[in-house]
Amino acid sequence: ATDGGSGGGGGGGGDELITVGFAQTGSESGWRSANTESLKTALSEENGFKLVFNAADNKQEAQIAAVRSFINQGVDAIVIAPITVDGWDDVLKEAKDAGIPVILEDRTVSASDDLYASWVGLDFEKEGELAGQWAVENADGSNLVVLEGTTGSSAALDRATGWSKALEGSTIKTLDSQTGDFTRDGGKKVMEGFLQKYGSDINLLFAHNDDMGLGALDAIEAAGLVPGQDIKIVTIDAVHDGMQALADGKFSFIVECNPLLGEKVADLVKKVLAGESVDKRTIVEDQTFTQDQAKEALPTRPY
Ligand code: GZL
Repeated sequence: ATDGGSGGGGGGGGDELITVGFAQTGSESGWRSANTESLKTALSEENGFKLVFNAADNKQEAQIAAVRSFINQGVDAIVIAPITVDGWDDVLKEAKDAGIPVILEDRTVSASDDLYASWVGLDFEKEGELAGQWAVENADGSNLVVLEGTTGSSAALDRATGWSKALEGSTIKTLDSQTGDFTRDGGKKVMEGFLQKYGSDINLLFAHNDDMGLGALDAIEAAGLVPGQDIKIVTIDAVHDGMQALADGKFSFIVECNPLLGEKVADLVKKVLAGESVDKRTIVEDQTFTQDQAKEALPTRPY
């Protein structure tokens, strides 16, 4: 529902549905699927929403175009999972000028925080630090290769910051670090390159998400090496297939990144449209898993 006049920002009143445009990053990983599912469930008609959904195929220009189309449609509110931190100032100003509030979920942006109403997500730097602390405690002195997430994304930038902070003073030697764009295929291809270059010298892999680690498994096994033994693997997300690899002893440690942000996003949309004051930032808690904890948790994991 829109008030017609300013092209949006109305809705929320009475039994009218609140029209929300959701610009999702893409469908690059198991985490992304779980996050999309969580938001679609929360922003459903039975909860009072009409959802206009767009997945931008992991390309920022497509994601910005989706936001522009939501502005032109005069939606009541816009939700964005911004693929990279930079490049958002103009379109966020356009939404503000159109009187349409923006809620960021998952990753965040470098634009000034007066250009969006609120952000809800995870502490990526802490996730990287927890992964690094495990590596120092359990694999110090290793030769490390890193599969980085999408270049310029807050998830990749902050996980790298936390990881390197944890490794300060350790004897872990970084042989190489490249982006696999958070996808299985990207992780497999980059790991193949690492193995061609460094072979069995590699004994530790840090993948910024489970999916790149799962892709790397194929390359490691194709090279005749045993994941979890010849090469210890630490990842972030804790999606089902990652937790299965951990329980099977192929991964060594996973730091969870909780994708179930839908209810918090829906609550923020309703509060912002009702003119209530909301926190600018909401951090959702994560946890960590060893191989034994993964075996324990798997049967009841929601995603
Ligand atoms: C993290 C999210 C990342 C996941 C990846 O919140 O942005 O993007 O870690 C996903 O699996 O592709």
